[in-house]
Amino acid sequence: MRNLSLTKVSLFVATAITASFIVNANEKIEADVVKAKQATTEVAKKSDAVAFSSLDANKDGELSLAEVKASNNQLLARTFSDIDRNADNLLSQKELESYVASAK
Ligand SMILES: [Ca+2]
Ligand SMILES: [Ca+2]
Repeated sequence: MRNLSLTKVSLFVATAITASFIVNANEKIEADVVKAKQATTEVAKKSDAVAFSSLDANKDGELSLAEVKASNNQLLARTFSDIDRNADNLLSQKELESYVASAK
């Protein structure tokens, strides 16, 4: 769970591949792709929550740069200031979610 975006991308790819098999089988293209996307979003949300709380060492609900660095998450450490929209040097789950959403 080191790289949130990569996790989402892999999940989406895996789900998209599954969806394309379903599509070939019954031709309900639109509906199945929508379903696959919804499923991916649900799983991604859950894995985000797990990843976030595992990084939040002091359990204050926000990630400090020290916590991010301690987690060895290079991507998060590099993009810390971009994600920290209100520049309080803490990443809230909301900031992280909106960053991941905008990075898609
Ligand atoms: Ca914290
Ligand atoms: Ca912040």
